[in-house]
Formats: sequence, structure tokens, C-alpha cells
Amino acid sequence: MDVKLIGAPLQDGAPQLGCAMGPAALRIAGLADALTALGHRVVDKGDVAASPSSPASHPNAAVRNLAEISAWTARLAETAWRESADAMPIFLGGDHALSAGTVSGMARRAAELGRPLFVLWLDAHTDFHTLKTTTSGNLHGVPVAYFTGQPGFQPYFPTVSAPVDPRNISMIGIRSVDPAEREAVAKSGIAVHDMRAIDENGIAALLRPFLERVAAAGGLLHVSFDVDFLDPAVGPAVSTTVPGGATFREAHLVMEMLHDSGLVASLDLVELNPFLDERGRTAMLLVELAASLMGRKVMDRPTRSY
Ligand code: 4U7
Ligand code: MN
Ligand code: MN
Ligand code: MN
Repeated sequence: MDVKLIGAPLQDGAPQLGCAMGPAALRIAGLADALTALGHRVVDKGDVAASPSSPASHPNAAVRNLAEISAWTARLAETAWRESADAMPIFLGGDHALSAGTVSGMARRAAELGRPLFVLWLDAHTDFHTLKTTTSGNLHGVPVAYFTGQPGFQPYFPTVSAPVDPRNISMIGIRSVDPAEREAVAKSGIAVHDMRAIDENGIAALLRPFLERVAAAGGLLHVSFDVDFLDPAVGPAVSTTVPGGATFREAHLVMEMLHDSGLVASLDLVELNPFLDERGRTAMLLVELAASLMGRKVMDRPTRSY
């Protein structure tokens, strides 16, 4: 497969500095070589840059770095749309605000192909705040509301040309939802699988029907992987740790099932803060997980096993 690595070193959406080092850490941990070893043609496109032309403010005074994140969103939407024409883009974050851009760009690509875009959101959080409801003001908490076309983002953010249908989104790993998000996300039609759902059913039973639905609809699948999906004991390099996350084994199983499905068109690896890592282990784990998603296997399986 043709794969493009695209660095998006934004950190203004997160409460702490450090995500800007994420793309460098993923490169140093050997992402390109790991994928090349699996037989893929990998091109590293380097880092994208964005800076606002003028400052911006919002009536909600909590909102931080609005102009910066808006500029990143425009730049990354354009990049995702363009680079997905002939390859699978892997976006190296950077905080999760980047998905406002990458997902809306992929949605534009899917719309042009006449195919629906589906999104698998692996995260402790639903990231469904609007500019109005956020109390922390950290814009890594708003991308899903943005790319599904919730009200209040205009004129502050670029217009969303092809909003993602909330019914095409599956969230897994959820364990921190703010009161304002709770009601809004429940009403939206997004399938929210919290940790309890994983514990009661097993993660494969949550993912399988979603993948079947994507396949039946002829959809493109975008996967957005927030490091805090993982339990902080296995993935400590993130500013917003929440206890009780996915295990090493659950994360690998998800990646292997995604590979077997053959449906993944694009991937975000986000929220890695190497400044908070322990001897590079979170960066190295992300490389391993990406390799599993791209076909690394312990043993061959006779049939599609998702
Ligand atoms: B991440 C939070 F208050 N909801 O809005 C907020 F709990 O991309 C966290 O998923 C957002 O890491 C986390 O600040 C955003 C908080
Ligand atoms: Mn997130
Ligand atoms: Mn999160
Ligand atoms: Mn986070």
C-alpha cells in the first residue's frame, strides 16, 4: 500500500506544551521503517505548518488559541483532502484538535468519491464540546462537534463542506464525558461505547458490527487514535490521563481487526506528549500499534477474522 506520513505538530489545543514533539518522537521510534518492513511504500511528507493571519476571540472567554486552531484546521483539511487522492495518509500529532481538519478533509474526499465516511474514535473522551460549551477552553475537546457540523463554529472555523453523519461514528474507550457533552452526544446518534461496554462485551464484539456496517455501506474508514484511549499504565505520555483505559491487548486486537477489515483509508495518531514519556515507551507502543493496523501479525489466519 502507498502510505504518506504527515506531521502535524500542533499543541495549542491541549492544556500543556509538548505535543509539538509528537511527530519527531514517532519518527525516532521508527514508524517509517516498521511500515516499510511490512511491504508498504512509505513517503514521509515532513511536517505541515500553520499560523493565523489575525487574532480571534469568542464570547466564551475560556476558549484558548482560537485563531491558531482555526488556521490548523483549514491547513489540515486541505492537506488531508489532497494527500488522500493517491495514498493512505497517517497524521502524526500533535494534539487532537488536528482531527477537526483531517476528518473534514477526508469527508470531502469521501463525498467526491460518492462514498460515506465512517469514523472510529478511540479515546477516553468524546471531544464533543462546542465553542460555547467548553469550560476548559482547550480545543482538543471539540473536533467531533466540529466535523459533524454542530452549530456555533462559524465564523470562527472554516466551513465544513461535508459534515460527517453522527450515525457513522463509533467511539470506543470512553470514560470521561463532561455534563454538556453527555446530553449532546447522546442526542447526536453517535455510538458511544464506554469502558463498561468493553468490560461487559469484550472489545471485539463492539468493533465487529461497526466494521460490517462500513463494509456493507461501501464506506471509507478514518481511525482517530488518541493516546489516552490506552490505560495510563501502558501509555503514560499524554497530558489528559484517565485511569481505567484500554489494555495493551485490547488495543492490539482493535488494530489487527482493522487490518483484517481492509477498510481503513486514513489514520490519526494524536495526543502523544513525548515530554511526559518514560524512555520513549509510549512512542514505541504507538509504532507497534500502527504496524499491527498495517498488517503485522503473530500468526497468519486462514480467513478474515474480524
Ligand atoms: B482529548 C475535557 F474537561 N473534556 O474539554 C475538556 F475533561 O483530545 C477533556 O480527548 C478534553 O484528549 C480532552 O477539556 C481532549 C475535560
Ligand atoms: Mn481526544
Ligand atoms: Mn482524550
Ligand atoms: Mn488528551
